[in-house]
Amino acid sequence: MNENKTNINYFPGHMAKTRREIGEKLKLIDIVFEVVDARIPYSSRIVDIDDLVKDKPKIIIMTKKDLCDLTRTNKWISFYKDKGYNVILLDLINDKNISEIFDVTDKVLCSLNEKRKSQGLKERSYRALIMGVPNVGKSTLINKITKRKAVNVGDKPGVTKNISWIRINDKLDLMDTPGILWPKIEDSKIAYNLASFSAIKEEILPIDEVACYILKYMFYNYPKALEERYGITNFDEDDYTDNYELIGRKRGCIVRGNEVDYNKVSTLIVRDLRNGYLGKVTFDE
Ligand SMILES: Nc1nc2c(ncn2[C@@H]2O[C@H](COP(=O)(O)OP(=O)(O)OP(=O)(O)O)[C@@H](O)[C@H]2O)c(=O)[nH]1
Ligand SMILES: [Mg+2]
Repeated sequence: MNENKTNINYFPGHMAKTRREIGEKLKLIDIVFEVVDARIPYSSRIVDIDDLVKDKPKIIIMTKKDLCDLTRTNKWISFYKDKGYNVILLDLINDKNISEIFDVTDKVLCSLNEKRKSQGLKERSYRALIMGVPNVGKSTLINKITKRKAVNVGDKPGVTKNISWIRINDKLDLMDTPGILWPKIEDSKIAYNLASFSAIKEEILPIDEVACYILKYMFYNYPKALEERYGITNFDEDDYTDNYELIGRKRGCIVRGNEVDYNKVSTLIVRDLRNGYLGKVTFDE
């Protein structure tokens, strides 16, 4: 694996289409909710989001708070806030109260209706565009806000296929969009981080490569978690065999003849990470 550069040209037609459509819808939009995975608060930002949404006000909504390493993620939040961004960190599965979204939106957009009133116009609802890379929780956020299953969600990338408007109440309209990436992901760390947390399909980055990346990252950043779950205490960067054997035997990834099934081990590592069985982690530091 080349450490720094990749040449992943993963840009299916539907992502190009979504980008085009977002550009066309922009004039209808008051604010952008940029959804980011709190475990990769840097890698899961759309690299050219500012070109895409121009000067529209923006709130960064970090999801999956329950699965992230809060110490690291909070540093990212401070970093973004220092740059002037509005940032909200949420656990969309367990948080009871997500009113912060409405409060911050109100704060950012209050002049909109004041201006309308001064022009003799009626107040109108705010229109928010939800965007982000695949699988970060855009549709889950919408369902949370609407308090019903307004749109489909799923633990794989590419669940949302089309742009759609969802009316929340007389204060807010939301537009759900399919996850997008950019034409060429050059930074290999970003690519592997996205793949590790399911924003890039397995067809694009092979699961065994992603699993080895995860093992290595975990060993140097969260070694205790690897020891607890798999009994790993040593690491050979040039040969993953020993660790695959160890994990396979410990977690029962065995095929006939008492051999370890390496494919199963890879799948297990990736699944364990995504489900939080390797602890609360943040892969951007
Ligand atoms: N633990 C946890 N899981 C979450 C959270 N938010 C979303 N998820 C899960 O993440 C997965 C992806 O959620 P979606 O809402 O479908 O993601 P999306 O961004 O709409 O994905 P695409 O439409 O594929 O781009 C689902 O399995 C959700 O249950 C969260 O805060 N915590
Ligand atoms: Mg979706």
